[in-house]
Amino acid sequence: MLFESLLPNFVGPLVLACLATPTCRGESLASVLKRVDDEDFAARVNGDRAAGPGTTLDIKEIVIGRCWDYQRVIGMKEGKPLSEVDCNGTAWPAFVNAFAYKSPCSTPEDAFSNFIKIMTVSLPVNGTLFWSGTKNLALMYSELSGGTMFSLELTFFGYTVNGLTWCGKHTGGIHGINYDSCPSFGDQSCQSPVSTVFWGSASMSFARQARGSISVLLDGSDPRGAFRNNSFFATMELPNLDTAMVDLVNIIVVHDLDGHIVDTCDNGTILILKDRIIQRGLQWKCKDDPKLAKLIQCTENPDNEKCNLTSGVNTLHGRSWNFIVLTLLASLWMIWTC
Ligand code: N1C
Repeated sequence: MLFESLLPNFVGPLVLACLATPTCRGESLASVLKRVDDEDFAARVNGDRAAGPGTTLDIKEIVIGRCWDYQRVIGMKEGKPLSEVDCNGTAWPAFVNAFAYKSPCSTPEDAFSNFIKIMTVSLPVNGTLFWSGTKNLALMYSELSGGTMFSLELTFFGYTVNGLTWCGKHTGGIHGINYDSCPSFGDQSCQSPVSTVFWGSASMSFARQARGSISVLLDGSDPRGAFRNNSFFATMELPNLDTAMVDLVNIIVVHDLDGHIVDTCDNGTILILKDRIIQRGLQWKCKDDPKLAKLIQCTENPDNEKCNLTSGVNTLHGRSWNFIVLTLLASLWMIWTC
């Protein structure tokens, strides 16, 4: 499972290319996915990835500060910790002991389980928001949803370490932490990178807590496919939903403003996702480009022509039909009264 999540993201296009070939359409879905995983692995072994940046400077202060911030200011009304967590004496040691003085590439699968357990909060029923390839959009989506949708980054452990980089060093480093370089995501020379282990465990724990209806925000313009077989969503979240507690998966497919369409609710890898959801005994709904997503995209790209506030209104030489009809009516009235 973890191994699968380390594979690079070539699976989407392979699945799409395969779905377009008649010979491949005869294959069962399971064997297609197995085959693309093998091809994916071969591609990965031949790949070459550089190490990424080192641990975020002042990480201790950031983690402890965010931990208090969550408990005192930011935390969701429903997401309060079951009991107060001592950020300095309990949370930070649980986090740093998972990786300090250790190799960043052979992280045990349960390295962060203590930290995640300490930081677990009770979450509201309905509204868990998963995402894949749409992190920034998903974060704004949950912030703008007025507390009705929340992503992992709004939970206690997600909020505390979101956006940070960290890894350890056997010898040297400062207090066993490597501030020079950490394995990049999908580093082929790294068996189980520390950040992958963390986000894998965090995603699994988050998914297990979901109740009622859940949503997933996917990138329908991603050339790798919106639903990738090797993503955290596919490997850690979907399989770990408690089907006795979750009933519906709302799929939200968003396309970029330039109109690149790879997958929609009715085609491509979304069909694979629907099939997986049904196999799990759950129901699905799917929507392409809901208004809230477009609004968020437009706040980031206000000059895009799709964000022209009058673009939704029929126009003639730049004038709205309302204006033209009113002018015509006024002229007719004047002719009639003269
Ligand atoms: O592999 P992904 O997407 O499907 O992972 C996203 C999925 C979300 O639903 C989250 O709940 O998994 C969870 N998650 C995070 O919250 C998260 N924050 C930061 C998974 N990965 C996360 N990251 C980093 O994003 C992670 O270290 C890796 O680099 C990416 C994976 O994102 P993706 O491929 O877009």
